Amino acid sequence: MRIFMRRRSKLWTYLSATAFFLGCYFLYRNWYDFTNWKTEDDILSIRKRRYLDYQRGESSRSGPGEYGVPVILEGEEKKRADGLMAKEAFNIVASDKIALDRAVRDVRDPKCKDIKYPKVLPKASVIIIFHNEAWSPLLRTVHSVVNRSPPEYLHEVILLDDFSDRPELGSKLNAYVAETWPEGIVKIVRTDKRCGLIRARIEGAKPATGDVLIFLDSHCEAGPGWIEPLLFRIKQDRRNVLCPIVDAISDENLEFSSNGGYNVGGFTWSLHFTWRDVPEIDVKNRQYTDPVRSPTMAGGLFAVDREYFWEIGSYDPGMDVWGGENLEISFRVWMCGGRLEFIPCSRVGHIFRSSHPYTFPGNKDTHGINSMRLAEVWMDEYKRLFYVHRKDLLGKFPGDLTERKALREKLQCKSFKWYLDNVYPEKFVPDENVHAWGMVRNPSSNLCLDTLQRDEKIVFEMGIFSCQNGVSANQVFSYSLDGELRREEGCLTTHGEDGSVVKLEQCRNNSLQKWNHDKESGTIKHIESGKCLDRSNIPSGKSIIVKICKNGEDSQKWAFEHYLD
Ligand code: LR7
Ligand code: MN
Repeated sequence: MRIFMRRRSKLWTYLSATAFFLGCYFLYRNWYDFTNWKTEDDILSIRKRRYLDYQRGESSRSGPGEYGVPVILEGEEKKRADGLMAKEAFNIVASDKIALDRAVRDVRDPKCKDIKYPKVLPKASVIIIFHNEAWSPLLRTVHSVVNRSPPEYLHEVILLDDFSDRPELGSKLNAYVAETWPEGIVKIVRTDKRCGLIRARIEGAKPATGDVLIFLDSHCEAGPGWIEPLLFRIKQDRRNVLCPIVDAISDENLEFSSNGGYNVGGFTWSLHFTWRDVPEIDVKNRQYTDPVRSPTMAGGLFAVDREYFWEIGSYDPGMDVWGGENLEISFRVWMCGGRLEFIPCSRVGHIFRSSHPYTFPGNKDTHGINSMRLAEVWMDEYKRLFYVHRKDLLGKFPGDLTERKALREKLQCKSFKWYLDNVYPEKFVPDENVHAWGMVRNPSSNLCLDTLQRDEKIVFEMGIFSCQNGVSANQVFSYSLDGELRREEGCLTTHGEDGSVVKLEQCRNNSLQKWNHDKESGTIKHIESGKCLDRSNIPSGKSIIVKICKNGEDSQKWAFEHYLD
């Protein structure tokens, strides 16, 4: 018995010693490999081994948040997370619990996995810009890029620090990067003053030497196989500018969801980016895996040929901090001979945050001024529609635009009308090809149809308010050739019960949204129900209704500000 015990403990000693030496060996191997390389090829083969090691281990991981599952906090931890939400604008406690190199689910369509790409593809410089990003999402972005990009296609990762002052982003970050990627594939570049994200991207692109630039926000996770389809599409034509499908990473629990819908980008006349359905015409005759053209990009995640990026004017360096550059580069790419596409087989997650976890120096409305710059340079006479929303900016000085205008001249770019007609023909232009537009006034009360600033993305009741004589964008409506009473995307909708309120719903070209306005009598009649838009005795600030039509009743008379026919 004793002998047996002794044998067993001996065996244990042997086993643990072996495990210890093996552990030391693997740690040493990584360090040794990278500090004793000889040639580029050696480095590449070592990087390949590391890449394969990660792939092999990817299916047998465990820990919070692995494979993109949500991290649900309770008790003290939840309290701490809630407390930090205002500052960080996402759940930093949950994020910190998740491995920096967690695996995510492969959310691509199965057909994507069958595509074979050529062995030789252009190489990418991935540029991740950040200002005071939290540690774990920043490094998770870098790990995801290195671990999910075949080494032969990843030329470098440039971490561009836009003058952060979080202490851990200084020497601690330097040390982490040097230790984790000793071969130097990840490089840190720092600005010496706060540049804002637009100039930061330019600064990040300057030192890059890969064939292709891929920009990412600093809170992303690249999905399996994300890089090949982007590079392949640029290899096919260097004028293709490409966006991955963006999967949402929850700001509440860091779940990597697969709801990166099959959408493309649009814009509002107030110059905000919007998601929209892929238009019918582009859905027909196509495979799921085909690239889909898009009028605009969201801004943060895209791939572009490096030389082409500089050729078409990189970014407008006169733009500050945040906003506008995404539509500017979108319009510019299309108008100056390029093409913008979403690539369904390339998926990248992004933490969508409801506020900005950083300051806007000088409290400036940078989105407004940046958008004004883009409207003045790229939108020709259509800039008027931006100013409908931004009357406050009329006459303001957007900074010097000479160089950007010269760029447009030099590149011989097409007009904004060409862009609307050819790239985004579905875009509703509120004052063109309509019967009438502007304020819709009830003369006897001097009240006007008004959105009352309610959120137009959700169905809401349409209101009335005292007429603002053309200064309020909330009172701009169009009477379309299809008989809709509409805003940019929303149409006045009713089932037509007597006395029921009228709602603003997404335009769907259906009969509940068709109206007939008679300029002479002033009535606006709901065609399906035969009821008339009626202000009755409804006070300013309340919702408008439809009622049985009474010929000549003052409360049913309406006049548009402008008639085109
Ligand atoms: O002064 C700054 N300096 C920076 O380096 C301010 C920000 N930044 C960094 C920041 O750390 C981050 O990595 O710039 C990046 C983008 O800033 P976010 O994440 O606050 O922007 P966002 O995701 O809210 O906004 C979207 O629109 C912006 C308009 O200017 C940019 O184009 C963002 O890149 C863009 N993000 C995306 O497109 C992600 C995809 C989802 C969508 C929609
Ligand atoms: Mn972002």
